[in-house]
Amino acid sequence: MGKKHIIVDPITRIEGHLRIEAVIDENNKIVDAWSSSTMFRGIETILKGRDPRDCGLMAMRICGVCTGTHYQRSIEAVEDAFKITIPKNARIVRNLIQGSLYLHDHLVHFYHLHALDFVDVVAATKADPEKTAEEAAKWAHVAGVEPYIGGAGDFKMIQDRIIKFVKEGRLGIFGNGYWGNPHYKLTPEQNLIGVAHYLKALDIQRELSKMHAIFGGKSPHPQSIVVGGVTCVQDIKNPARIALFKELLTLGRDFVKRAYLPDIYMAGTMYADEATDGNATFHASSHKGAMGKAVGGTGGGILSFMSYGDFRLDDTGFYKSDLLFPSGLVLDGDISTVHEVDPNKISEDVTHSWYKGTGAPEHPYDGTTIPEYTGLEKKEDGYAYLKTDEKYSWIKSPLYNGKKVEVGPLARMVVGYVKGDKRIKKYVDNFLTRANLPITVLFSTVGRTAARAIETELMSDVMMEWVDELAANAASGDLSTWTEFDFDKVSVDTKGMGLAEAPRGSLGHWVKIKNGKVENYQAVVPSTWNAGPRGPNGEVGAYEGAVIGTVVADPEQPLEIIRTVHSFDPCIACAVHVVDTKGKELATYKVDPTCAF
Ligand code: NFE
Ligand code: MG
Repeated sequence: MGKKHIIVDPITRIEGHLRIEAVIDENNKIVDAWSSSTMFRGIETILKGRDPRDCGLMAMRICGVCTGTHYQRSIEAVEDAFKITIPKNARIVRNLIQGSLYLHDHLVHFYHLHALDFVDVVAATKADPEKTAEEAAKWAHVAGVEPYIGGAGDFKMIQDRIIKFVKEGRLGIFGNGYWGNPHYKLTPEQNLIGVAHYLKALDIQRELSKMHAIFGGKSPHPQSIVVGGVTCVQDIKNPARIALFKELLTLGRDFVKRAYLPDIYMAGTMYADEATDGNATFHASSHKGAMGKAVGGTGGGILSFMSYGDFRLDDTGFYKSDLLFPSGLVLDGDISTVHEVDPNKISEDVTHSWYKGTGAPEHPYDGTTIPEYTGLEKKEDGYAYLKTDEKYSWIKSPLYNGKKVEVGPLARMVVGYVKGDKRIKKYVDNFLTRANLPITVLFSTVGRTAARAIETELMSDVMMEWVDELAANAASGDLSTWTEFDFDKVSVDTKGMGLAEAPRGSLGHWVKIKNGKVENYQAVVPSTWNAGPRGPNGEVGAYEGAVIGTVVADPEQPLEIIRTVHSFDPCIACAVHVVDTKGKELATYKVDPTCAF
C-alpha cells in the first residue's frame, strides 16, 4: 500500500468553512497536510472612507462569535491613533465584557464543538449509572471539588434518553459521529459523564451570554463601547445590575470548577499517552535550522507561540499597563526564552492565498486585499484537489519576523508561564500537580484543550475581583465612563493599532486615517494565524503542523484530524473578511459535494 490522499471538507463543529487535505503513509501516519478556507466574505474594504468612530460597529461584523472582541480592538486602534486614554470604569467594564466572552466561548467550544472528539456518545449507553456517579466524584475530587452531577439517578435519566434516541435511530445533534472509532479512549461511564455535562452546558452557556449583555447592552454584538470609553453608566451606577452580573458569574464559575475542569482532568489522563508520545519534537526540529527543546505529543504542532497580551490591570496606559495575559513569543520549542513582540515585524503573505499581493509580505498598515482565485485541480480520479504548490486558501498567511506562530490559550499559558507570570504559573502548576502530568503534555492536542480550560478557570476567578473593583469604584463616587476629545483636533492624518487577545488568540486591527476618514484598514485575527496556509518558503501553518505526524485509526473516519483542528477552535468567518464595497461579485466558488469524500 502506498500513500493515500484524504480530504476532510467541510470540517464540521466550527464557525465557517474549512477543508483539510492530508497525505497518509502505509502506517496511517499523516506525512503532509494543508489547511484551506473555502469561503470568501468580508469587512475590511467597506471601512475605507468611513468615520473612524464608526469602525468598531462595522468591524465586529467580521464574526458572529467573538463580536465584542473585534469591536473593542477596532475602537482601541482608533484610540491609539487619537492618543486617547479611557477612564478606570471603562477599562474594568471592557475587561468584564471580554471576560464574559471568554467564559461563554471556551465553554461552548469545549462541550458543544470539541467534546465529541473525545466522548463517544453511543458508548455511553453501556455505562453503569452507579459507577458513573463514582467516576464523576473521582475526577471532581482530583480537581478539589464536589461533582456537578452527583447522583446515579441523574445519570440514569440522561442515559435513558440517549438509549431511546439510539434505539429509534434519531440521534439528532449526535448524528453522524464516528462512534465506535478505536481512538475513542474513555470508558462507558466517562462517556456518560461527558454527555451529561454537554447537555447541562447548553443551559449554562445561555446564562453566560446574558452576562455578556449586562454591560455590553446585548449579546452577541454588544454596543456599549465607544471611542473614549463606554456608555453603560446606568449599569455601573446600579448595584442590582452589578449583583446580577456577579450572580451569573458565580453560576458559570461553579460549572467551570465542578464539571469543565474535572472533565479535562479525565480526558487529559485518558489521552495522556498521545500527549507525551514525542510527536511534537519532530515538528519543532523540522523547522528550518531550529532544534526544538520542548517535547510534546500528537497535535503539538509548530511549537512557536505568540501572545500580544491583554486585560489591562491598571490605568497606566494601553501598551504600558500590567496585563493579565503577558505579551511575548516563545519560539521553536525553546521554553527558556521569551522574546518581546515588535509590531513592526508582523506581516501577511499571499504566496499560497487567493489574493494578488504586492510581491512581498505586507505590513497590515499597508496591507491590500485583492482577490485572485485560481481554483482547484481535477485529477484523473474525478476529484478536485487543492493546488498545494500554488494558491490554496482564502486565508492569508500571517508571519512574525518571517515565521509562522501559533496563537491562542496554549500560547498565552506558555508565554505567561515561561515569562514567570505568578498567576498563570499558579494555575498551570496546580493543574499539572493535581493531574500528576508533566508540563510537556501541554504541547499536544489535548494539552491545547487543557490550556483553554486552565485559562477559563483563571478568568472566572479574576473576574470576581474585577466586578468588586468596579462596584467599589462606583461606590466611591467615580462614575466617569468617557474621556472627552475634540474629533476635529485629534483626527489629523494619523494611524493606530489595537493589538490584544481574543478567545482564539492574538488579534490586531490597524487603521490609517486621512482627512478625518479611514484610508486603510486591516485586521489580522487569531484563526488567520492558526489556519493560514504555508508561508513564502513553505513554512507550515499551525493547523498543518499540528495535523502532520498524527496516526489515524481509520482513514474513512478522520476523527484524529478533526480532533486536532478542533483543539484550536477554528473560526473561519474571522479569518477571511474581505468584501467589495458595492456588493459586486469578486469571485465565484462552486462547492462540488462529490469532492467532499
Ligand atoms: Ni470568529 Fe475570533 C476569536 C477573533 S477568530 S471567533 O476568538 O478575533 O480566531
Ligand atoms: Mg485580514
